[in-house]
Amino acid sequence: MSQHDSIAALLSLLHERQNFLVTSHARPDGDAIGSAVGLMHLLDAMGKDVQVAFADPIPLIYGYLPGVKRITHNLPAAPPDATVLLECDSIERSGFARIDAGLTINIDHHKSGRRFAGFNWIDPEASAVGAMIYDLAVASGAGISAAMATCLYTAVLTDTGSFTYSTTTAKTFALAEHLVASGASAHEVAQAVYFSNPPSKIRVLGLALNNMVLEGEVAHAWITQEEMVRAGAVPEDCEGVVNYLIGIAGIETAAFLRELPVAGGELEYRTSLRSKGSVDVSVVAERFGGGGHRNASGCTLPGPLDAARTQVVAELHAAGRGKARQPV
Ligand SMILES: [Mn+2]
Repeated sequence: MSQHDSIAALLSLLHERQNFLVTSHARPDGDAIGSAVGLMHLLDAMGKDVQVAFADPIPLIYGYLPGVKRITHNLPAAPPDATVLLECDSIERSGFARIDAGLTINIDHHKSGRRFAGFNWIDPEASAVGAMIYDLAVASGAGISAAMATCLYTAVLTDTGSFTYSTTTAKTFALAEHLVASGASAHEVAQAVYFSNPPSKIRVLGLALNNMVLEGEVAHAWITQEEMVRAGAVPEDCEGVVNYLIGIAGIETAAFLRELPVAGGELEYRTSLRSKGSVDVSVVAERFGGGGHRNASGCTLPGPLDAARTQVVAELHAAGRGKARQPV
């Protein structure tokens, strides 16, 4: 089905139903939250009843998004007519073990996306799911409200690494232009997302970068639980540390490992991967049971720390050796 046909089919599914649940993945990021709340505004405008539910807390930096306070952390009492899952490859990815979902609608832009739902719209070319919701909103004829524009702009800004990933095209800037013209403030969104960090986040950054190792074209760093406690940090404070590693000249891929406990006193390492683009790190993430995009992916490795570091660095080197030569 072409993208155009997918949008038309999805719009008729939406028109035929009244009650919607919208959710996205656990540990939500800017695209998960911006696209979910953006879709909520669209469904509102279409005269639908909509509840947005996330299993995990919403990071404080997204507290400014119009309508974000309507997000609940529990599921509706009665099953909806349809449940929209944004960038999930299964219902479990939402962090809710089971959803009394009605029709399931899967909207995703991950290359590793799976067609698990009753209706699936997967566009690996899309810069963000927020960009897909934008296309849906335009096609619906409902128009782009300022609230919707702010949500979708946040989704696209964060999921393109501030318009720097290879998914950033002329189309991305055209939609950004339309969103700003529709009332999104690029300045206010940037203030909230990039200039409102708690001090603990900057302390974590210092401790993590102190653990940095550079080896050929691969950079990696980690943070232990003990260091997290010392920084007074919460897990969301680790967002973005990996971007400093990939920012180093001559580095093509980077990994950041965050230690966390699992049952039985074992440790595991939640790992963020980044690439400048010549290497596809989603392949490395998939090897360890994770997934994502060419430039940004994630996975979880078992401990101990040295084993996790060795494995992920070796896979990044291997992926780098296999990379397609880019024309100079
Ligand atoms: Mn995304």
